[in-house]
Amino acid sequence: MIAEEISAAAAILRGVTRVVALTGAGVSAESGVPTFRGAGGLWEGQPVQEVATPQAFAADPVRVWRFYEERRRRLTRVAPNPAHRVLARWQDRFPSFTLVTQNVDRLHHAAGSREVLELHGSIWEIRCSSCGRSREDRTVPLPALPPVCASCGGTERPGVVWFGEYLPPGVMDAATEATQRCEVLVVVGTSAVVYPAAGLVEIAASGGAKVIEVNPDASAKAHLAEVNLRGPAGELLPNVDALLEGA
Ligand code: BJW
Ligand code: ZN
Repeated sequence: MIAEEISAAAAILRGVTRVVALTGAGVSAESGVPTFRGAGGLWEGQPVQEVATPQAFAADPVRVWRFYEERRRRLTRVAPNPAHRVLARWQDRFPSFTLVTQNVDRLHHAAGSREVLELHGSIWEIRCSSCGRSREDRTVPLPALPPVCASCGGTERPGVVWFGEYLPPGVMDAATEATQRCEVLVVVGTSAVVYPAAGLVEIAASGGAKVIEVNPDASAKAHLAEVNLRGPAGELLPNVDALLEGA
């Protein structure tokens, strides 16, 4: 019975001091952003694993840029949903609250989250693959593909993390540290198959933190959760928040 799970989640969160939330593509699904591994997780018939790689970019930067250009275009038309908004409110509800996201869409920022640990970078950052210069650019469409670095003439790339690449320096360290110290980890809308992000769930559980999962389907780490809230985050997180509010 979902009402019991919602109460159980609220009971775990009530009165705790250190909370971490780990989010994935599912938190943005109700905003209309497609997830990676669900229906619509293919692009021109290709799994994302074949487009989101340095090898794919080296082979055909324009093709990979078209994939990101299309996603940037769609993102100009979407807005944060109630799940993003609850997580933004939680930064002021708990004495220590760390928001860790695998998403590159910046919808958490749009909802008012002030500090977001972006494990996989941002689709709104553009980085030179030669000199490393990075800039925020929300122009859609970009005037030319691929964009070219104004400093060195190198080919620019989306400021995201592809398979086989290291996460932005310091970001994973900060996420790991917060997760080691937290009392509760709330895992929202991720299949939890991509590392090192998925490893945060193991770190939390092995450190004695309670894990709450919010996902219509079981993730690869659902067995580590004390409470599994099976349903859409945009409906269930506001329900949990309402119980905390009434506490
Ligand atoms: C809802 C919902 C609703 C729907 N409400 N929920 C073993 C250990 C460690 C590493 C590895 C390992 N084996 C392999 C690796 C390497 C690799 C990896 O993990 N591969 C796995 C596939 C096995 N990892 C890496 O390469 C990482 N780097 C790294 O490890 O560096 C060290 C290294 C360096 C050099 C050599 C080797 C290692 C980098 C990973 C980068 C991932 N990049 C992407 C693309 C980002 C850019 C872009 O956006 O284009 O990140 S891939 C893609 O997957 C994206 C996502 O952030 C990431 C995770 O996906 P997510 O968010 O979980 O989405 P989905 O679609 O999978 O799931 C959505 C969920 O939502 C589902 O569960 C739905 O049910 C749910 N849902 N509606 C709530 N309304
Ligand atoms: Zn450059």
